[in-house]
Amino acid sequence: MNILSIQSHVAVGHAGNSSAVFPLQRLGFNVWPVNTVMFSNHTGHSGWRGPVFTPETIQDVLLGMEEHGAFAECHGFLSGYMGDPGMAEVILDAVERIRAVNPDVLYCCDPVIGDTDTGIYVQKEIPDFFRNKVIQQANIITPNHFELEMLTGQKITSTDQALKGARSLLAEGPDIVLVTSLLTDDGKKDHIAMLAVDHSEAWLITTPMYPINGVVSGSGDTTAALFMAKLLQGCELKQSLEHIAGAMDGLFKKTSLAGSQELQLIGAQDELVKPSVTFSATPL
Ligand code: PXL
Repeated sequence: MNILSIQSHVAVGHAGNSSAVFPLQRLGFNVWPVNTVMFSNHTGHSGWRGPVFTPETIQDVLLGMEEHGAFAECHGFLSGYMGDPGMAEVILDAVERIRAVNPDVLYCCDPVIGDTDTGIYVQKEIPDFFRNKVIQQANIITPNHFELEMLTGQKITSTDQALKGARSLLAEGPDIVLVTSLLTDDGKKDHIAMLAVDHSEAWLITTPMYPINGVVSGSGDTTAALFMAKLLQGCELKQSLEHIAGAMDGLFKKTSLAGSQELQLIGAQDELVKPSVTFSATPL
């Protein structure tokens, strides 16, 4: 199966496509990466350099793919960190054109806006694009806790509020909402949760938190990629959630042990495919 993944690229370390492509390949997918930026390293470090590609550049690459018949063979479409706000229009246009030749394509939108510890790390127009235009077109959206608050305009401090928030986004059009990095007042101490909701089910899963040295970026990008991959492989919602909980637990454990600000994707690659710890989701 082929997945078109439009996200940032970093040369050193992991974020965006540099967090998503290898896990998807390791799970057996052909990946077509289109990079929205080319930075030296992720923005959780004290500095970075490199270009943000213009929407026209990305549009041109996509046109070339379309002209070569790739869109008809695109089974999954994953979008993440956009860089330029005009990228949202290009992505929506691509979704429409892929759907025209392949109505079954699964569009997973990771609405990358920011995180609780860093605040917003994209340009200020981007949250409104996601809220008003993009999530309505997606089959799956994968906000983290902070992004769920930004998209719903609500502060979220309990599991019940997170569930209500996720359901309000479902009502906008997606089939599935995955909330990552959820920290609530009623949550288990020293644990972090994920919530997966579709139109008939809701599942919660918690995993331990590990000490991390500074800001590690890109874990949401890996999570979204793996979640989409499991769904494309035909796994149920619960099974897909349990897989990513185990995989990310293995990845965080290695990253914590390494004392690194970079996800240890290569060192933990077997965990991405066959997690060594199994976590069970509970129904809500
Ligand atoms: O994980 C989101 C992300 C994506 N791409 C780049 C980033 C970040 C977060 O810091 O810096 C380049």
